[in-house]
Amino acid sequence: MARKNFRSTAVAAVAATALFALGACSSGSSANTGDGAEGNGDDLITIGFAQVGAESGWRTANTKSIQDTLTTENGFDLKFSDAQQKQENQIQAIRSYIAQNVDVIAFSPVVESGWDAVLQDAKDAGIPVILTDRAVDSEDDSLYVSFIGSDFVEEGHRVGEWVSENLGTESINVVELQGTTGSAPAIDRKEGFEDAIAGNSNVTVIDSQTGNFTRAEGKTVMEGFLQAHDDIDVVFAHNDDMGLGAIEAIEAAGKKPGVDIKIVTIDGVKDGMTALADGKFNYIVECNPLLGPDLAEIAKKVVAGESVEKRIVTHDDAFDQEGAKAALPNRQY
Ligand code: GYE
Repeated sequence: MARKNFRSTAVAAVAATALFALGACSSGSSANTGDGAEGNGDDLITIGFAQVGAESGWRTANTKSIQDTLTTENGFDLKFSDAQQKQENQIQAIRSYIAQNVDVIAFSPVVESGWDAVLQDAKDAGIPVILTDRAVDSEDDSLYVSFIGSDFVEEGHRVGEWVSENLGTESINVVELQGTTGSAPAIDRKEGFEDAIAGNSNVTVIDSQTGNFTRAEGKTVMEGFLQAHDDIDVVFAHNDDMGLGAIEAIEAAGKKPGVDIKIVTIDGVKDGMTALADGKFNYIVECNPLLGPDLAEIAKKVVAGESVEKRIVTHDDAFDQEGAKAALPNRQY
């Protein structure tokens, strides 16, 4: 698959194409009018950002980072839209940014497939596209100039390794709360986790369903798991919010989260780190949502016609219960 090959090339510096540079300069709100008038709006880079939604604490922190960074003081005129986790809404938002002839389009694709047509339209209009957070599975990687975000396979792998080494010393049953079906983080975190536990026959995934990255759906799916299985040892939730929903379901069933049923998750948002410090979660692999500064830098370079890195992988930490207690006071999100 193109995306996987592309990913294995890690950080490759490539030049932004002349086409994109040209498109940026000829667009409606030109980045540099040369009239020397600072701060009158003409100098601003107009950027359309099509966000996934507001499904999780991670997303809230990500949106805040983008809105706090792409400000007029920092040289941007940000047009922001929330797709409520629907691909058709995101496509509509991107089409409207193309019609407005913005300088740059950025978005976090809710699912991996189905973007080629709208990305081709943006390319034909000479508007560069920057992917943030999630990948697309397009074969043609000239449809976007850069992709900024975490390595989700690696995140799932790190969780699986921790489970295998710390809990898989005896026979354990795992249930999995998957993220949004068809999204890059759900596909990749599942793959990484499965790969990491593959060599340990003590670890068995007995059930796996989507909770769509939300607390409410995580809770509902966990209630179903608890009704269907009386031998669950570990919950692997693809994000903190679904893990937090699982806590509610486990407590309602009269069991102790973190003790009777262990919970491992990905994200590391404040509520997740608090649950970890309180002993209700057992391990979190962080996923850094603060993508605003990298996005601002790449957007400025692209508009200036400079070369940009095709793939920027953000750094993620990992925390056990003691680590969470130490890190919590200084957490930014
Ligand atoms: O882990 C989850 C959010 O795409 C990395 O989306 C993001 C994921 C994040 O809903 O909480």
